[in-house]
Amino acid sequence: SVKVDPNQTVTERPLPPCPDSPPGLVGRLLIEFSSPMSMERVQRENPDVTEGGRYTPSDCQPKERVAIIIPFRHREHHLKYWLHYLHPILRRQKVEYGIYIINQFGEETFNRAKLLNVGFLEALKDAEYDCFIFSDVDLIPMDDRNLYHCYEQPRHFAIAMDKFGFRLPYAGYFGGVSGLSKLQFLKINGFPNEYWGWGGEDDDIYNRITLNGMKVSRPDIRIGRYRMIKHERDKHNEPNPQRFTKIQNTKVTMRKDGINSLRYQVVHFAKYPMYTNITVDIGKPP
Ligand code: BGN
Repeated sequence: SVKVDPNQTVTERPLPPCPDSPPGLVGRLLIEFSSPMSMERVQRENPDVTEGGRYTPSDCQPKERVAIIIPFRHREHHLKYWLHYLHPILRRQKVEYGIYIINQFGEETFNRAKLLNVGFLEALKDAEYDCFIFSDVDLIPMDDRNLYHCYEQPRHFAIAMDKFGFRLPYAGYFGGVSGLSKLQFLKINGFPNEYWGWGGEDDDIYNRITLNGMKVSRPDIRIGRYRMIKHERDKHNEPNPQRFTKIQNTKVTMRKDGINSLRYQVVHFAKYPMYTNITVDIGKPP
């Protein structure tokens, strides 16, 4: 904030730290996907979001900078709803953030966890992030008290999804939306690059966390509620038959498979008004 002194010199007054419980939160939200959504509307309703989908609160100093990483392919329709709901929520939460869509190039088998690793590195090239929130594009929080920042322990946000009857499907579930600080992420060597197709990669990440002496933290079950946008099963993302054996071997594989072994090529990098879009060639299963 800028203050003009009586003697006409301009001094910068430091902003107060952002509060732990932001006063503008509203709690439970009505989330629906029936009315059509357009990117023009999202832009119009979020004028204070800057190029690349960046936002900084104007009235307080956030403790951390949060990169939100979304693995993506052919889900433009979902992305509009995600941006429509999330930008206002994150603003009320007084988060300093940037939105990174990591779009898998080509039509080879989808690899969610590898895209998330790419997102971690690419976001860090863009700005000095301390915290990384990894979110599927079809998951919308139903309560803005589910705060999108990092915690003492790796965080699992999407604990009560509508498709699982608003319950955690199993104790070690870590799918949907999760968050790790830069240090927590590096401690587990990032995420596995070798899970091609649907399933198991989130369980491998959970194993990495516990094998490295950390413990998953979660919000209250009444607050960690999510709506999933209904969709048909994606093409080129069939259930991975190797997932059952792979998750038995995390202890051995995590040292050599992760952020230290990540190889990819950026095909296209673009900053749009509401998000940063990075198309990457991550190769194909062996
Ligand atoms: C689990 C999947 C997760 C998925 C959840 C919820 C596996 C590994 C072999 C048991 N794990 O069963 O990846 O997020 O279901 O759908 O398939």
